[in-house]
Amino acid sequence: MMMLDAKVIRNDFPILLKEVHRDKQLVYLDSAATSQKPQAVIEAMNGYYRNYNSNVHRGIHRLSEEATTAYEGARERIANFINAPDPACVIFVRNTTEALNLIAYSWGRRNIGAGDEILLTEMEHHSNIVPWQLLAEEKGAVVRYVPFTEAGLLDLPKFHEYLTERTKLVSFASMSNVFGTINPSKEIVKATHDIGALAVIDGAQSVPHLPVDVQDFDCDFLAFSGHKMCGPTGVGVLYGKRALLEEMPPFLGGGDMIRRVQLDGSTWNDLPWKFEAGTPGIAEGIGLGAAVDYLSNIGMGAIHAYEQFITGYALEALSEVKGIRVLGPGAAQKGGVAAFTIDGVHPHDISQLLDEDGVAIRAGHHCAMPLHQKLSIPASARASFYLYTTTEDIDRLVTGLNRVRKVFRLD
Ligand code: C6P
Repeated sequence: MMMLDAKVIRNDFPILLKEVHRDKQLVYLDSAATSQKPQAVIEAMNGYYRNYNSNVHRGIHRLSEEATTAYEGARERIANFINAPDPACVIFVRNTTEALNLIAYSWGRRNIGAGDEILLTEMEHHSNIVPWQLLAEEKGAVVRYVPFTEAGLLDLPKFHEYLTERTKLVSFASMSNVFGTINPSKEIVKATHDIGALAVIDGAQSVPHLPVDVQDFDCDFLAFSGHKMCGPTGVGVLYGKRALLEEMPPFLGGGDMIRRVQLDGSTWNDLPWKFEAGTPGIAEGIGLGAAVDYLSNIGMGAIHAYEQFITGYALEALSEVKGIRVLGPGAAQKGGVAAFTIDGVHPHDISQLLDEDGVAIRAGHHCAMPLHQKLSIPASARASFYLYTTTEDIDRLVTGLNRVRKVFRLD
């Protein structure tokens, strides 16, 4: 496979040509927070507003038909992208957070009871912790956490040990947003099914970066966000197995999710619309369809291979910075994320000084406080990469970090 050329890809992203702080060429290393958007996505959304802006599923007029066709067409292409057996299993939501909350409310409130166990991991993002804590509190259930090892890998022997006949649901990120660890999704799902529990995958970081096939993983649910995969904010996806979705009660009530409403009760629309109350993000759904086309044309295999290269390059380059500690495993087990600390400098100061050089990274707990607590650090700095990240971007990061050391008189 020919390696993709990030320098050519960059031309598809207008914002990457931008200068910040007057004359500093932007180096965007915060794609795990949100990715940049290619021209094709911006145009697809503009095209909707300029040419056929209209509500979906409602009007019997030309524009509404065009909008409905584009919106439902996007759903079909997103279903293909994750190899869902049926577009009806692809539910548009706002983001990963909403998808996980939907499962906790709709499936969880019907199926979780006192003493049941929900198994998560210590490397989860808050949006894959808090909805389950709320559910457990309400139902008297117990949330347990699989620990991670010193290398930032999931402790798999412990995972198998924690699976018991009380476990009803396992929910885990297939890629960590801090360590970058790529977890063995297939093995986790299989072990979960072997004890009769359901498996939920938080794909917020994996779907944008790796080939994800829900039928191969055999997961019961998969949640992901459009904005981290070249698509717009405000749209994400919940994939679920059809039989489960059919059984689940609606999450939100309102227009579009009903078949018939009477004053003494209502009945529900078919999937996927049963879970899509109210006017959806139409431009956003169409934009996500364009993002999926864009990524598919390049190929998720090629994107993953390139990110392994650039992550390897980054880890090597960062190791030259004195006093740095990169969190998580080595490049072979990692997606395009390098979270780190530098002895004697707060991550916020690192981020601020890098920003003066035009280099955008994220600093803080990255919505993964338990992970940082376990490492006994309040925060970390994080550079994250995507298909448009070049070796020059990494070199600018390293130059910036060496300047940080000088400013703090660490040398
Ligand atoms: N992580 C980051 O900078 P939303 O905000 O709903 O689109 O995605 C939530 C989410 C869930 N799981 C994982 C593994 C994630 O990384 C995220 C989002 C961003 O790391 C923003 S906090």
